[in-house]
Amino acid sequence: MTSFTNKPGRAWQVSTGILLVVCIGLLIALIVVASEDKTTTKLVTVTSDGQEVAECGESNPNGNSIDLREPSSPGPFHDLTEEEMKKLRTFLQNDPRIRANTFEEIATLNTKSSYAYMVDLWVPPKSEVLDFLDSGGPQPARQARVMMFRGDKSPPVVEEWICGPLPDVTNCDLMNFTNRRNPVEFESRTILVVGNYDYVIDFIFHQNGVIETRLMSTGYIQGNVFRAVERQYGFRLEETLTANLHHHMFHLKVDLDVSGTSNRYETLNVEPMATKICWVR
Ligand SMILES: [Cu+2]
Repeated sequence: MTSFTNKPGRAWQVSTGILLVVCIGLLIALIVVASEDKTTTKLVTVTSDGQEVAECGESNPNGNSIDLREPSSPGPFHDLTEEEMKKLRTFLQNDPRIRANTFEEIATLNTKSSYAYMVDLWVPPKSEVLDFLDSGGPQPARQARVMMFRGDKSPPVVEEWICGPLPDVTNCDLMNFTNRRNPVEFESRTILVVGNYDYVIDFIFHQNGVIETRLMSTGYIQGNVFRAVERQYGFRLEETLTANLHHHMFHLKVDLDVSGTSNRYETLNVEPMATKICWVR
């Protein structure tokens, strides 16, 4: 009776022992694989002061790696390098015509700041690139386009500059466009999504002091399923689609304090008016 009850107990002990050995083996294998990955795929950049900095994306579970190191002499189409961006930023900060905010000032920026909104590569003329790539000509100078939000100017404007040569920038010029002015008025845009419409609202600050409000309704027309009775209330667009008549009315409140804070207001009442529209038959 005693030996009968002991047999299953021994079987469990043997099974547990085997499983334990397998688990330890898997753990050792995992440690070996993980340590091998780190040693074979690590990418490191040595900075100018001799420090080793690990590259972003230095390794992944496949053992592959993405080399994010930048060339010392980038080609005509290579994005701005870190060195180019840093030197350009220093130039923009020190140029008395631009006075861009410093990196340390970012936390305290406001609408009166000279803010570097965008910096990007300015691609050289195609003829110069072809001469360089196909005919052994000189490499075109690398230049950057800089868009500045000049809240420090009165009135505020947006300027576009072209700066070069990279990386050791010596000059920035206001870009010269044939089809529009530069600089242009500072414009503030917001987009409201209501139902199936996207309402684009622009507040444009003209250089003569005028504040213009512009509102555009974009997106898809508000439609519904066509039935004969809908003819009274809209227009049939497709076999099963009708667009019903409706209005888009916008109300903007401006509270300007000119010579004091007292207010006055005017109301407009909207009423329906019957009229004949020539293009409706
Ligand atoms: Cu509508």
